[in-house]
Amino acid sequence: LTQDDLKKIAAYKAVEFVESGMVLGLGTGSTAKHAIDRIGELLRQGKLSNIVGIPTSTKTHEQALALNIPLSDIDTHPVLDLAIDGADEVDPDMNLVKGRGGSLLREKMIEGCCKKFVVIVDESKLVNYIGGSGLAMPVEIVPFCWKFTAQKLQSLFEDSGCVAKLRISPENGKPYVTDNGNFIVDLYFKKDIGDLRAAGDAILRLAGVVEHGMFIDMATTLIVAGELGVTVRNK
Ligand code: DER
Repeated sequence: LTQDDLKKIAAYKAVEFVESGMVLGLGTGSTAKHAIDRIGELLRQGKLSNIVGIPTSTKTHEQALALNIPLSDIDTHPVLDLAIDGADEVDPDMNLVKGRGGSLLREKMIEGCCKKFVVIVDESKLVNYIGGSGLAMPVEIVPFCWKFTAQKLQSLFEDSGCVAKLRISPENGKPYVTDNGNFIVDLYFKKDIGDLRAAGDAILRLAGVVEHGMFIDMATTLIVAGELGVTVRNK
């Protein structure tokens, strides 16, 4: 089984939680893409009806449009029944790192107002502690004086050997710009940052910060697809 096979297995499992009439948060990334494709297929087959999708990125908005999934937003639906999304890291307490696809702000806004937030991952995303993959923990910041904010972020986590890097768009070598017109600073940790809430609060106290990619105590259900099969775990 390839990693993408595992992502698809986890995604299809999550769509089993979708019922007709639901207002759904539609995630962003290669795993969530499979779930959205599946929802579109079930709508086309008439096995699902009266679904309203709330996309977490312009990319997901376009995918859902192409699948004729009726779309809305959280101005219209401030409470959602269910959100399905991927993650970059999942720790043993089901805390997440998200945002390597750049959509963390809208994901956090939308997934923060769902009755149920189902996270779908292949087993490679499981870590012992947040930051443990050695990959980025993204922070969305305003473009104004981004160097100042990046430096402040880096010094917040000096004792965790943190390095802050401005995310550059591979297409044009310029700073990556989010759907909201902001920049992203990726934080790389060499050690466990310990208390996630304290770390998240410290990050949000910096005036130039918009939001960070730690989704603490937000997931209600975790679906992991691995070589040995797929598991479903509730918080
Ligand atoms: O950017 C995001 O938050 C994505 O959901 C990411 O966390 C998961 O993307 P993937 O399913 O492509 O690994």
